Amino acid sequence: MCVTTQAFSPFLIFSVCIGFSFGLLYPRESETRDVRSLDGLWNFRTDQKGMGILQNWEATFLSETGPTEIMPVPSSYNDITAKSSVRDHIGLVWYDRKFFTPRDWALEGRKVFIRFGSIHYYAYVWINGVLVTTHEGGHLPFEEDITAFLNFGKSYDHITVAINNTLTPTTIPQGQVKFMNDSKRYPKGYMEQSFNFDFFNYAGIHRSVLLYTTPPVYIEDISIFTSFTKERGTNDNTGIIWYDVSVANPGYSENSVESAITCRINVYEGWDLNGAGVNTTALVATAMGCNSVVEIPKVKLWWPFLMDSNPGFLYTLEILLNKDGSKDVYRMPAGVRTIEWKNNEFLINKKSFYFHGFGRHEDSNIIGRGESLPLAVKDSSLINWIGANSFRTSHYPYSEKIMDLADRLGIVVIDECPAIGINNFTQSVLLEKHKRIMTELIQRDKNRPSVVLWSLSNEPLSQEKGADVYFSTLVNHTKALDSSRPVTFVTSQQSSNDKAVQFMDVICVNRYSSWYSDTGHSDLIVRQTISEMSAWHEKFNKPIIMSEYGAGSISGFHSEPSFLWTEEYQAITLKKHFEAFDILRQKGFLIGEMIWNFADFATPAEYFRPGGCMKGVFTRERKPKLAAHITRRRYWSLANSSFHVPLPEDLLI
Ligand code: GCB
Repeated sequence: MCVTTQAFSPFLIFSVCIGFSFGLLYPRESETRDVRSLDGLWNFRTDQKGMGILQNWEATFLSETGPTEIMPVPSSYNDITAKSSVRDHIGLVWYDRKFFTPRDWALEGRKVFIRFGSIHYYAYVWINGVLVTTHEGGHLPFEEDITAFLNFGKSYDHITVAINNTLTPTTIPQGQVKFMNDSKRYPKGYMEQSFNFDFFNYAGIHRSVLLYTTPPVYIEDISIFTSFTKERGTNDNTGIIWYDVSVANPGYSENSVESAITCRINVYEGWDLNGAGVNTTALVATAMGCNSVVEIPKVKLWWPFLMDSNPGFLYTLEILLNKDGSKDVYRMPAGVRTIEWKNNEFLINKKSFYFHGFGRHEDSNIIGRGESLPLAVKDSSLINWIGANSFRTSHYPYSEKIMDLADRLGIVVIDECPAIGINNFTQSVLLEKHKRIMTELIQRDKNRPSVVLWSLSNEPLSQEKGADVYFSTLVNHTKALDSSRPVTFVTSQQSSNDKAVQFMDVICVNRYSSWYSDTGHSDLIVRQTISEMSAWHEKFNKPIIMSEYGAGSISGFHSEPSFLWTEEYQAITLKKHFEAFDILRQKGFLIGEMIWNFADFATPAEYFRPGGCMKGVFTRERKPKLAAHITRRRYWSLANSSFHVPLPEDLLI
């Protein structure tokens, strides 16, 4: 959808494009849709050398092909068992289970889809022995219409999923498998997987597996774009939502008489986190047409946490589709807000916004990268406690449940693609894949008010040949899909040699002063941070976010004077950076600071990492280190000085 907003409102003139021809709406129950979860205990086994494919394991129950384990879904499989052969497995693993499809799902021409929230990395899916879909790339959803393959109440159905976690130079992220041919040192066929990132390459069915139904003619996709304008003579604003509903199977007709498709849009105040129905007395606006605009008088804007006393306000957008006798109803959350960016400022709802938050990981004990509601809510609660207003989905898209919480709580998100540490930019296959993954990411998150910036990559080798063409192509691709949000990638290069930053709207820089360079010299942090960030701004005249900085600490390690790995050294590293940021803010181009990392996380076996990356201000179990208290003082003080938010009474430092 491209809209010139002047066409709908006399107060605004600019054009925005957002939209796609395919849909991946989150499955939600309604009067016309059913949703069933296939989460639970599945059967699981590892596969040596692709035997399962050769022997057609999908044709029978996995338990009949050899010994299986019990595997919870969703979860990474790596840390569930007590076997290193499962944790460190390279190659294919197999899952299967039975399920039951209700008889009435076969009625009225309904369609049944299967939707996976994320499988890492390559997935094959069979229903009753028939390959129904494959998907490449973790962290993003995919789905398939499986109506034709189900038994609908006659007997059970059987689903088999095979997953390959191998990363290669043309996967995103990239990796390499090395075969060790020295027979004096390695047994025959020994291989090792390496990659250009430090987090553990968790794999498995990471997010929920859902079955859902739609009517034969159904709402396939919705794109929205929001804005607001002052109501004449009052202090109120009118909210404006441009929307575009795409309809699947529009030619279908029960009685083969062509009839028109109609869409009605109702907007209600508030959003039920489960999307279950609306309070009809809260209706605030309504519109007709599948591609139009709806205006909300006296709109309640979506504000970031700490910028307003009612952050993350969401409306319910109810879409009612009617074609012939076939109706469809879909409800989704919508927040009304604007974003703008200049060479020295980022604005949300026309007010200056300063990012203070974290880079995070989806990572925890036992479940690895598996989706966990308790963990998502706990992390949101700690983000709230510490006074952060934002995070980056380093280094891949996070689960829709985490993103729903960000929308609801007003946490601002930099949404990152899984292209970490990529290189070799002359391969068109890599670029095409990267473009496809950006398309899938924008498709999933385009309507989220929390998402304000797309990140194409973390620390690519952007000083290398071809990085300029590669990244300018990606920026153009991203902007063609969504011109309403700025684009960035996160660099670890120098302003003097980076070839890709020139194409970005916002510069994100990772730097580990006194950790990876001048190790132990925290006295150099202020000088180095100021001179480096100033150099980026002088060269490119763009706003800058320091997207990573920090130091590792092992919870419980202390020393005075401070020393590497102690909680004191991590705390001093952060404090020195805060000092530099205050000076840079006076200079007027720093628009954000993000600590690496929110919590400690798992890495592969490495002699220089004591059981993981320990740069979290919380431990992996989410216990605060000294750094968490220092950060809490900093982040609430920032909110206090910008928006008069009172400091919490229980600040320890
Ligand atoms: C970085 C990476 C991040 C690492 C971090 C570190 O620059 O972006 O993924 O975890 O450094 O601790 O080494």
